[in-house]
Amino acid sequence: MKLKALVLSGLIGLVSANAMAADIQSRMIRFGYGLNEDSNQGRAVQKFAAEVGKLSGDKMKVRAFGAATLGSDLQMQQALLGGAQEMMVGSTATLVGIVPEMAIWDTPFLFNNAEEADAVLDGPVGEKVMAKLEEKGLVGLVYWENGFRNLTNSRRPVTSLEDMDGIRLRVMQNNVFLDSFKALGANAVPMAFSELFTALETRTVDGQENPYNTILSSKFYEVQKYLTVTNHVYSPWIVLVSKKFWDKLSDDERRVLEQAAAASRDFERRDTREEAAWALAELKEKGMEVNELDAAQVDRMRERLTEVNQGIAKEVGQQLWDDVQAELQKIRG
Ligand code: TF8
Repeated sequence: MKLKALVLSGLIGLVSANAMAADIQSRMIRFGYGLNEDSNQGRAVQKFAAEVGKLSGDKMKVRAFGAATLGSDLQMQQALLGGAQEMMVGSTATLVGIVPEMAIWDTPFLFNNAEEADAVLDGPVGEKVMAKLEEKGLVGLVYWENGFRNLTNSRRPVTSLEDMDGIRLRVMQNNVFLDSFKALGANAVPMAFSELFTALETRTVDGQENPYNTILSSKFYEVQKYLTVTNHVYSPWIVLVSKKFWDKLSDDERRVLEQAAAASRDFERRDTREEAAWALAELKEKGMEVNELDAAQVDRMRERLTEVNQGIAKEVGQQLWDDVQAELQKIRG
């Protein structure tokens, strides 16, 4: 072989040598998610799919299904448990029926900023909670950022606790969210995300709460006039694999998924934060009226929401509650 050809084949070899030598078979992975393709969630699933292709020499293929075409979070979880679907990403909040400990992440005002969230979720406590999935038939790979949640509604500007009174508010299918918004005076209604746009449009519900990114990518600004900056809780997403599928994979194949998941996490958090930084201005541009809560109202809201903390500690176990608090103390110094 000529030198040039050698170098060339060497270069090509670099890309696929690992994948060729490794114990990797042809695999088809159906990956479902709830938001639109054109969303932070959709972009990160694309990134994950590309990484899996690259790391496996295109032997492992991810077929992405957005906009809940494979079902709501709860339906997809069941499909993963049964082995009818290989992967998904969704809210940790919708997983509490399977792993009650996930409710720890629903604690109002748990994290002050994204850095705290990253440190706790990627640290030992986050891993411990994630590891609980395995005995239930799911494998958690990484946490992505859904983000800090904010309130929207079609009835009136919400600038005080009293303004929440009687607003029919869609919440996730999760008791902490249900109890939190009841404590704030809203008429909270649990509902799958996949039904939310229509429910807002037909005024079956008056409002909802989600990060700016989602309010934008799901076009909620078309059916919601008022947005209140509450940042009442940080929501993680979690990337899940069916354990039935996972158990069939070789170590090399698992490593492909783990490495691709780590790369997708870093990509997703960067992308989500960039988008969140301009999304609010865009929502105003689209015609939403944005209200900030003054410090006194935030304090009242925080105080009211501490009512749910005891219930969370009971649900997840006092030990886990204490572990998270200790971890936060450490980070905050
Ligand atoms: C919600 C969540 C959603 C997620 C998504 C469909 O309000 O914030 O973003 O469940 O994966 O339901």
